[in-house]
Amino acid sequence: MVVVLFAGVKGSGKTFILKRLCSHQDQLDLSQACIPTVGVSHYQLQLPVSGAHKRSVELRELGGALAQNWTAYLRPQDRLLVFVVDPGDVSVVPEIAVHLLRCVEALSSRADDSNKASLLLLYSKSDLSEQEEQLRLKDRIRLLLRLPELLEFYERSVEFEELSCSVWKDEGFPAIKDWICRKCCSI
Ligand SMILES: Nc1nc2c(ncn2[C@@H]2O[C@H](COP(=O)(O)OP(=O)(O)O)[C@@H](O)[C@H]2O)c(=O)[nH]1
Ligand SMILES: [Mg+2]
Repeated sequence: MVVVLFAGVKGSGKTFILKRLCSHQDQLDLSQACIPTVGVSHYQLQLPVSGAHKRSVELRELGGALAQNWTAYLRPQDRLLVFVVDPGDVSVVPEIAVHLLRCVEALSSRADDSNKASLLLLYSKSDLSEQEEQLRLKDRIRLLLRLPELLEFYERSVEFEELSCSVWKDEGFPAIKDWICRKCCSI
């Protein structure tokens, strides 16, 4: 079974994103506070393949408390990772930088000449600021994480994309599903 791993520091929004991806918006209780994920949580996403056929993909949340050991949860065959970042929370940038680098290095080591690994940097909580401010926050994160240099270093083994979403406003989810679909169907 194809597994897509979701990592990101505690409070970045992983659990809400996964619940939204795997259920309908009207089934989500947004008033319910999320208990911080302990360990690893498993979700199933049904992807349309052709006609009425569906393909099941497992989405696996790596809890923020496990951050020191996230890479130990990547199996040798895992090449798909979504790294969730709340762009408004600059206080955790040093933490993100360390863990992102570890994750990219682990992904890269699983790639080979014919199979690159894929990283989706997913900016959460886009409802918290206006569009212009969102762009500024993302630019700040890219700069603080030295993202261009990091990506250039790993460009031969890791394909990189960025997306934004808001569970509150129900925005960005078709594009995330499309990324998962494209990546899983090419495996
Ligand atoms: N404004 C806003 N807040 C969100 C959104 N998604 C999650 N949150 C908040 O972020 C907190 C942490 O979310 P959670 O999914 O538990 O983060 P995790 O620790 O990465 O799994 C939640 O308690 C929510 O209050 C969103 O789309 N918009
Ligand atoms: Mg969680």
